[in-house]
Amino acid sequence: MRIDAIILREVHMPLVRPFETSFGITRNRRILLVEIHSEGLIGWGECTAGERPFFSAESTDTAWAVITQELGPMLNTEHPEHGGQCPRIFYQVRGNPMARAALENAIWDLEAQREGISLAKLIGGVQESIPCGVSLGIQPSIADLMSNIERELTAGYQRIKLKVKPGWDIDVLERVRHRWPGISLSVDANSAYRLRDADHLTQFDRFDLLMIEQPLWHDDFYYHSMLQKRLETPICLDESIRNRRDALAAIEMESCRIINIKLGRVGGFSEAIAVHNAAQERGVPVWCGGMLESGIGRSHNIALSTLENFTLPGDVSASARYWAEDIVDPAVTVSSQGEIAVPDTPGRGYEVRTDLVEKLTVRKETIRAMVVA
Ligand code: OSB
Ligand code: MG
Repeated sequence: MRIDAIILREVHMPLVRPFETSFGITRNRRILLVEIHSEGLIGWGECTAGERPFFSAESTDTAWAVITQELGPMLNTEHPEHGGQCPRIFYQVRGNPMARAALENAIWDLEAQREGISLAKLIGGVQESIPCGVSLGIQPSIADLMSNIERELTAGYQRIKLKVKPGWDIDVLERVRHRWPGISLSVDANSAYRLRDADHLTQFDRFDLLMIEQPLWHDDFYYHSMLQKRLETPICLDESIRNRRDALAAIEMESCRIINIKLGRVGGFSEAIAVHNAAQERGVPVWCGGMLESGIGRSHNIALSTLENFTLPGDVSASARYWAEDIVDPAVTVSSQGEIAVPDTPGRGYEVRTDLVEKLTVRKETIRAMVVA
């Protein structure tokens, strides 16, 4: 496909409520959006890097630099036919998976539109609706947490995930399990513990958790494998899994029994599908993680979640939980059964509200195709 223009923007979107993890609080998102124009069609991608390099090494600003200086110009000279060709086009750039994913995912969106099929169908998705859970940040008080859980269960969400850290864990779980003994419950530590906390972490076993996500170092497999031997609760890896080889190593070492797949963290659809397939072949279930995305990133997550081995509820939830006004139409909604119906219209299936995007844009740069002599 001929690439006519790549437009990179930064949009500012305030969250409806702050989101706190063990590594910090987010109140306002600074989101990079890429818009790729090709032969009359427009593909959209979202960069899931955080405002600061606390989840991973990338941030909104590092991604801006890498896309404008390296990845954008590379894509402009190549004209890929398929999203799957992007890893080869970008191969000289080390790391920076969230920057790469923003562009690659936009190419997949374009390809689906050109084929006249949904993005879910293009990637080989088989599920017509996807099961949804929610991720609840660390709260100012247990009372706040309890009312948040109440609200999400009433809305129909199938699984509650609580962010934990030392000082916000056992007591909280005690209270939540006492009030809701039967709900599907998991926790995410975002690397807040160390192996010396292993005895403390074994206490999590009595709460019948679906999983404990990334308890130890963000880049570790070995110590997680040592910890998993001591825990009944399955470990799920998020931060540590950067690609298919990492998934294979983690499964082989028994560092985890479940994998969270995030499009940005692994560099886009090609690698996400490869991680999914590697896990499926080895009987390891996966689910789709979230990064406080706007409706654009959310629509990519919905498509990814339709692959066969996404058997556990993901962190993909309704637009209204994050945004007063989302930048897609329709906004993403979740049924009272806790499911999102997967659109079957060409591409991502959620129109971009371009007027609103324009209004929220604080910087914009067009990376034009080089003129070939
Ligand atoms: O670890 O899954 C995580 C948000 C930001 C950074 C990391 C994580 C999260 C979430 C929120 O848990 C998921 C969401 O609702 O988008
Ligand atoms: Mg996580």
